[in-house]
Amino acid sequence: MKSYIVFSEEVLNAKAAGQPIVALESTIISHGMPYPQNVETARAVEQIIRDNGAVPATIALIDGQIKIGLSYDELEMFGKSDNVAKVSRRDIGYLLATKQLGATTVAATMICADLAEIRMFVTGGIGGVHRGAETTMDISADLEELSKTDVAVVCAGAKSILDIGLTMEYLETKGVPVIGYETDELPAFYTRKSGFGVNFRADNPEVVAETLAVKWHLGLAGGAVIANPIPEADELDPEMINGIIEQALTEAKEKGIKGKDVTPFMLGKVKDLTDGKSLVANIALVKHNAVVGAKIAVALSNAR
Ligand code: PSU
Ligand code: MN
Repeated sequence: MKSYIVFSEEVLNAKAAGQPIVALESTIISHGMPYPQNVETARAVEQIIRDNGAVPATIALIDGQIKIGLSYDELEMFGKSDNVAKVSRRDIGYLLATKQLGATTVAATMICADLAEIRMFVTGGIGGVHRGAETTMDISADLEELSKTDVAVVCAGAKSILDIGLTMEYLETKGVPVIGYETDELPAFYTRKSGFGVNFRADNPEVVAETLAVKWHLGLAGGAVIANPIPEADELDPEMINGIIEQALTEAKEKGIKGKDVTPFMLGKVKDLTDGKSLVANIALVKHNAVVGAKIAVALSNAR
């Protein structure tokens, strides 16, 4: 198994020194943002993690290997490439066997982080139960992964392209704790509020770290969602963004967009319809998540 996994020098050194490490996904790079903002953001996020005392490990599938940490050139090549497959749990075997470029979603990044024994992961937003899932059955594999793989995910909540209420119900059924970071309410990605409460509130990294440490010491398998609201200054107007999401959803339906293409289609549409404002917000919230994620990773390495 080890031969499938390749660590960057930086991550390898961090492992040897027992430093805290934070995993980063690559679907946000290939399918979530356009070039060159995707690569610029990925590099900035990595640096924020270093500045806050942890070591970043961006994860992607390249040439039949799971890369844990990308080099400068690998990240550039990856961000520029237009033939990167979106990889969730089901896709990992095929993409490695055929040596194609693969961008890991939240689910796949959790799997790879777990194989690399990395417990903290920072991203923008997780997948969830889509609106209309009662007939389409479109429920992201991210949720199932959160129920069984021991990696905690810092995100800015769930977008209202999803059914946030059903997403919370699903996570409850699967026993996944949703922890609000300095908030009682689940954030909705572009906005600080969703109308849904979180399960627990944490006001410092230590509480989150202790919660995770206890959960895993007891053998309670699965991850956790750490929901960190977008900074106030970067928040989008809720009415504006929700109107645009409705418009994008209608278009997705008319065009018959299905399966794994739904989320990238919605992200692209929302970006166009907001004149790029959603991209600016997306970049700001990921950077903010990196600060919080690095601090929790540091606290986790000191937890009991
Ligand atoms: N939500 C975002 N940005 C993203 C994604 C979701 O705001 O980039 C990506 C993540 O990689 C997530 C995936 O794991 O989309 C979920 O896709 P699906 O709904 O097909 O499971
Ligand atoms: Mn889906």
